[in-house]
Amino acid sequence: MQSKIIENQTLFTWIEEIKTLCRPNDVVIWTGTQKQYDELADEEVKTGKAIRLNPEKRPNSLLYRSDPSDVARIEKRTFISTSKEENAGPTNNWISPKDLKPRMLSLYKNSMKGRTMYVIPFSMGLIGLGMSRLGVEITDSPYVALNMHIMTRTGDKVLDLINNGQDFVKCLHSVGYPLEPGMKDPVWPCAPIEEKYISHFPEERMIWSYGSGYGGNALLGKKCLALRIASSMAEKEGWLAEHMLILKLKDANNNVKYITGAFPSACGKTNLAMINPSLKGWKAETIGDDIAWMEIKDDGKMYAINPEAGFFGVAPGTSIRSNPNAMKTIEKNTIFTNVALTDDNDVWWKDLKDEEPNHLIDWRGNDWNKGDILRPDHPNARFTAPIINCPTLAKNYESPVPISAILFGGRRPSTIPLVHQSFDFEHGIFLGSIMGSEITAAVLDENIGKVRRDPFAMLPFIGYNISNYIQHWLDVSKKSNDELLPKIFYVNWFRKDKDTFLWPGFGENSRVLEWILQRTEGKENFIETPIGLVPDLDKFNLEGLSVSRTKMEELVKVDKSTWEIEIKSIENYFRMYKNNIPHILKNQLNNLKKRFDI
Ligand code: OXD
Ligand code: MN
Repeated sequence: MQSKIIENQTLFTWIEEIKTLCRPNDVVIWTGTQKQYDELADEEVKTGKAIRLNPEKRPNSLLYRSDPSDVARIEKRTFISTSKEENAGPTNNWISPKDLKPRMLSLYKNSMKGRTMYVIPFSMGLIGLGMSRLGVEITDSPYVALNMHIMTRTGDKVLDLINNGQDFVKCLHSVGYPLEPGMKDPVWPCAPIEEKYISHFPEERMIWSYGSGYGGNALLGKKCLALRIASSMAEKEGWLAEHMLILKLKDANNNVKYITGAFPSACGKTNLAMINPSLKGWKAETIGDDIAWMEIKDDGKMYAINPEAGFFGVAPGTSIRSNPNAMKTIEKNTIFTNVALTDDNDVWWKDLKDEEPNHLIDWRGNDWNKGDILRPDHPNARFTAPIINCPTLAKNYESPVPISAILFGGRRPSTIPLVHQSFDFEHGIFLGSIMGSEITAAVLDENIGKVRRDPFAMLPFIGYNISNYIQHWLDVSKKSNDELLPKIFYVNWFRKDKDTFLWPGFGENSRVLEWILQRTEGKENFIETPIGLVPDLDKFNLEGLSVSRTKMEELVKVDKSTWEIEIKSIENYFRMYKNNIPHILKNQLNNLKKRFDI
């Protein structure tokens, strides 16, 4: 299991420093081999940390149960630590590195006692690709090591690049539960909430995470590196790091186009990324479901890559009906967290199948019987699965692809039509900036269900000042022109009439995608409204659709009285920029009011 010698002085010195600080029992360098993964998985099962699922039903798959206090990203404990507060901006929790570092160093001191320290070199994006970036995560969590193995490209080839002098982001993680001799290790060790820190130091390109073992708090390649640190790197280097899926679409004439889509957490990104189009002759292929890194290349087009190598998807709600391709993706080699366990050692969650089993072991490890009030799975239960398991994976999923359309969206029961197109790219930036959605269980928050603004679906992920982020989108767009740039759309699958959704969603969303692709080719299939271009229903593919014309009219309606309320709410939201509101947003808001005659 011996890895390559670490020849890189920076890496070597850093590992030694962390060893001295955290005092682990031993150190393992992650080589990225299947053998190393399998051996660690076996050990986790042997020590009772993980449960091996039924190999006949779910080969090579594990179930973990987290501590009930450690079940989601914790935005209140997530920090952007820059020397000046204004560099973190109004949307981030800021602490000066001068205050934060000593506080965290005292927590890290001896924090890995009694544990193994894993050193995981990883690449976000194909190893060696120009758009990829490297990181090294040091962690005392075997769960993190196994998950990072799936979610990133790890191992010796990455070490080769680091040894050759390529930069890497230092990512330090500890569960914050040192083991003194004789102490029993809990199944899911973690620190109390007030000791949890998910800290980012963009000026040093460094991440320090302490006290949580769950998802984005601990798998540092994902939200911490690929969004927060990457967005700040991208600002300096002239590219974009975005919370977006990437989808390849082939229409009935075999024309291929690529789109990206930004949706807040748990709003159906994974479902859209694996869509089975209902339109005859159409084919969709998956490139990514959560993160897109994008840059304008010499031809003036915007290209995207998915920096991840796996899916960390929300399990509840995933079913043969909602996402058959995800169901195939998680048939094997998958880690499940906080789902329920069936009597035959397989997994269960809400809405998996119509018929509930009579008995389960719930996500806390207790018996659950049909009819019990408490649900057996956690609403933010997850699966971690290799991207190569995905039956709709595009062959070229590792290469940069040219983007024709960018979608923004969220859960909005009213006001926002099924789809509208921005008048131009700048107006599209405004649409991104006013995105809103009902809060979901992906984050610990008491306001689940209320609408919160989530600009570009990046509210918890912009690693610097949001005013500069908006300006950066504008600056990037100036490298090309509206002809070549992707067209921008705002979609809303979640519009309701009282309590029922007006739009069937899932495969039928391909009708909206068809309209969008037609728009990228300049087809006159729209009606102009004050908020943008909506479908002309006479030119929208309604054939075989089980939605009445009246409902369709409701779905694309732009109603002045609801928009008056929306505009007030946007104005209110924009107050958070104080004196630093980007000009483009002020101008766009004024133009919107003028178009409505407000
Ligand atoms: C995620 C999230 O896990 O956005 O992807 O919370
Ligand atoms: Mn996400």
